[in-house]
Amino acid sequence: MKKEYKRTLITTALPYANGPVHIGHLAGVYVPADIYARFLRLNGRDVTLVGGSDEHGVPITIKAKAEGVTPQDIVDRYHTIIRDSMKGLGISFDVYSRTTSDIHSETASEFFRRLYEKGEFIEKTSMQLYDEKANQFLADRYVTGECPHCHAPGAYGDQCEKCGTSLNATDLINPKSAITGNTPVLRETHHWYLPLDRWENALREWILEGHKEWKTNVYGQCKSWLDLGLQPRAVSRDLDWGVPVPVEGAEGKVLYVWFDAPIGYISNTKELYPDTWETWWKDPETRIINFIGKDNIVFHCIVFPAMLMAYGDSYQLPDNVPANEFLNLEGDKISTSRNWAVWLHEYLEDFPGKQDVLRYVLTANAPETKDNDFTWRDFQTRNNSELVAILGNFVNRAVVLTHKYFGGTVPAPGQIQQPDLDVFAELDRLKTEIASALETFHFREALKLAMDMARAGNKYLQETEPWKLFKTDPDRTATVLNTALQVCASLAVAFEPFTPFMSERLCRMLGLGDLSWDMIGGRDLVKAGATIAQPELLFEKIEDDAIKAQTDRLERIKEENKLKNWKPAEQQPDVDFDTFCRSDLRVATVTACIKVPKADKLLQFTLDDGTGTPRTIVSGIAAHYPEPEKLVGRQVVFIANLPPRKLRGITSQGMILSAENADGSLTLIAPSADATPGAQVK
Ligand code: B3M
Ligand code: ZN
Repeated sequence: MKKEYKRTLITTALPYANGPVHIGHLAGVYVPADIYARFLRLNGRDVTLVGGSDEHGVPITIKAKAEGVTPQDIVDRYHTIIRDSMKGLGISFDVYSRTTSDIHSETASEFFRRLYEKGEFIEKTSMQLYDEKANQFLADRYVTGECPHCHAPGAYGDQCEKCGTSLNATDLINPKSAITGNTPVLRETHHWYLPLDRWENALREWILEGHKEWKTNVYGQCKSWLDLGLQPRAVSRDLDWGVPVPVEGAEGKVLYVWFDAPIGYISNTKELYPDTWETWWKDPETRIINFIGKDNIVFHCIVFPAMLMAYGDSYQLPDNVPANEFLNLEGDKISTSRNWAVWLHEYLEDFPGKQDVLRYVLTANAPETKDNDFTWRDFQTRNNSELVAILGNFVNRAVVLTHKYFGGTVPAPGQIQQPDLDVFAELDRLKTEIASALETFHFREALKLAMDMARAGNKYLQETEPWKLFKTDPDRTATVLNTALQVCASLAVAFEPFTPFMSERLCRMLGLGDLSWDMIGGRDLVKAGATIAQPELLFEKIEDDAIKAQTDRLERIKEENKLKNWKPAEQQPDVDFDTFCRSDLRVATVTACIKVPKADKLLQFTLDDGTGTPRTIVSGIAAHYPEPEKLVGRQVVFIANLPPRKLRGITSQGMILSAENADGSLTLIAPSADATPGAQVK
């Protein structure tokens, strides 16, 4: 940290209250923010961790419509789930509020009004698509149609997913409302815009000159936005859900969700500290850090700072915005709408008492510099071979041996020897390294180093072998176990930011009071003569069946999605009739069918095609027919006049036709009643 600030305000992106929180949110935002907050608190810093639900925006209104409930019902439901599950995971928010609170609409309105009165907005009239059936203007995302560039159907009003071009909804060919399916019409509307171009120089100076230390992904994104040149951005919408635009002539208009949401950080601080909130926002001695995901960078580094500069009144800009990349799940992008996620509230039910395991795995595998993948196998391995085998095992040995040889009383150390000095020196070294990793937002690295402390502890026990010593040298045993218990205490501190539940249990076991970062490496943290509690396992092995239940669930979801999203393949380009007629399709009866040895995918069919000479066809459909002999006697349709092909040394004379179903299974094409073998299909 460049200078010693008096206090740190840590904000976390406000999750949309249109679904629960999943591991992607956690790994990207909430776990790192919580680690950081806990670390600063251990260092005695004045810290506030702010969170809350983002309860406005079009998707919430659409979801409400689809379910036939009000938007308020939707946000009430998800706000509760999100708030409770974050608490369950130990995210130590000082405040977790919501953008439908009164204090928020007052704060956001006042913010808008001041900018309006200062002349910081421009007003513009434009033509926008309007759904006459739903009686509303359509957000770009809620219009689909043909892409004007690549002519793919189903492009969204803001972007064509086929060719990647970003679009305006009004450019779409044959646009349709995603809400009603109606063809929207153009209607005139007017909105307020924040002219970001006015702030371009100030932003350049502040970020590109002043914050070269930001993560390269964040700095790079800001630079490319700034290099493209900034444009005015609309800050209002035609919608009936949100904070009403607080000026005359704005009936039916609300603040754009991305205008009011970041102000939520301010309202939530106000709610927490009605009297002193201003020092957390306006005092240059406050350091503000925004934890967000990479898709929110522009709003936090460009738009919100421009809003704050426009407002003036000494609002402070963030000192850092350590945005993360994305976490994928088992190789696929996490998606709320496709239910492709591990939901926090479900995890907490499925793995009670294992909050730390998730926190640990998400940190060890955090998408800090690139997108990363969460897999249940990796989750199991990290639990079993790191948390259980390294950390849990070390603590358990130290505590069990203390009970075995000293009846649970912490033995007084005798003469200190080199291995004892070495292990303490290692703790001191790691303590500094972990701290500097955490201060620079390198959480994965910090966690790895913390685990190195436990590794050092195991190595120490391996070298000193207290279990062999006791008979011959009880004094030395006392020193070793005293040292090992001090290492345990250091672990309780070093791991508190990462795995606070474990740390709390360990503190109880060792009888430790309040923790502080300074304690790490201390030689007298656990007092000689004190009694320690009975050993309890800090982590337990996760068995295969628990993992299988999770991967099975994901498999089921994949199947469901396949069916839901299945569409007939796009039609092939025309072939002329004569060309088509040259394909010689015939019926045959299967007389034998076997797996081709050493070729997983291939079946060898022998067919009666009416010629009297058996015909051989090799087909790559073995996966669909685990018992190929059952196909004997069935009739199939095949193409007779394909040039023969050699597959695994077998000459294949044609191709058997099947239909590929939505779930990927195959149905063999056969005549609906017995046909003469060799009959031509016409
Ligand atoms: N709700 C977007 C998101 O969840 C938005 C963040 C607001 S932070 C002020 O990705
Ligand atoms: Zn396109």
